[in-house]
Amino acid sequence: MHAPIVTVRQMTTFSDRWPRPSVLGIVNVTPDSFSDGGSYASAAEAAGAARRMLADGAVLVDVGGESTRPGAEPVSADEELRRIVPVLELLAGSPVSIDTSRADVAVRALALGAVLVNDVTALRRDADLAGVVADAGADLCLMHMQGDPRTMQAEPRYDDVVGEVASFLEERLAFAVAAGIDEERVCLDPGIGFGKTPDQNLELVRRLDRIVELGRPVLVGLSRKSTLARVLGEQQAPAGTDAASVGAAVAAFDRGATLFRVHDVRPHVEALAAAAAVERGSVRA
Ligand code: HH2
Repeated sequence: MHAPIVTVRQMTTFSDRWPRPSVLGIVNVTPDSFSDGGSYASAAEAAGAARRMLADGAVLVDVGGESTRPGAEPVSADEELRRIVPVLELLAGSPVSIDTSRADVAVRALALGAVLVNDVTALRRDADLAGVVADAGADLCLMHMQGDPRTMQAEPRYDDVVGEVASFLEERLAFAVAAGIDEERVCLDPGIGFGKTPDQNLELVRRLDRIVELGRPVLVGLSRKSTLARVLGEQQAPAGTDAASVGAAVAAFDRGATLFRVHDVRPHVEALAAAAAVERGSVRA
């Protein structure tokens, strides 16, 4: 009998693959994303930006072809594929995560080398996605969202935002595991800005320990979110600044976050390296 062939990647743990802190660079190939929509005129430009993010210290680039900004309308799977496939082809061999909630899109992205599926619907939109992730042995991010992008900011309501988000993520983690996904491959995300008021977003970061307690690495997406503009007294601005994003990321790190989904990679990498060194009390990891 032959010993099973186990790749090095399969043998490592989530924290070996993505140690705390790890930065994911955002590559939105969408005309309508809230802060960088329409940034890239071509797939080559998007892939070039992704490569610069990796050179700047990102461990992954998160490629997405459907905006989830408040008010965004869904696009068809064909359109999502048309946007992301040329970029993934150009990024072959680079560490990529795919920001999708569709099984067909994930199948194609995984075949093109993506290693993590980032599903903002936490496996609720497409009944086939859990099986795709399980069969591929891919890493998975499960994110909390109240409502859907079209309506989520209309009137977010919670009795206890932190408790409800934690219970939701616990339930979705159990669902993923029951569907055959290795728990060791999953990270959890409170979903900053997805059906939450600015104060609810800040409370979720303040009490991130409640999500960390669930026992899986926590990803946060605070970068340029409008809550950061509100903090600076900007009532109408759709996006926060990069400096405010870095400050919020460090605050989330201090409360136990592992992964940081960001637009401006280098300042986050440097600030989080400093925060981690302070936490250790030592220059070397
Ligand atoms: N935020 C956005 C999109 N995907 N995924 C995770 N896991 N966490 C997040 O907070 C998150 C996410 C929204 O930001 P962005 O991609 O910049 O904009 P858009 O959805 O408009 O493309």
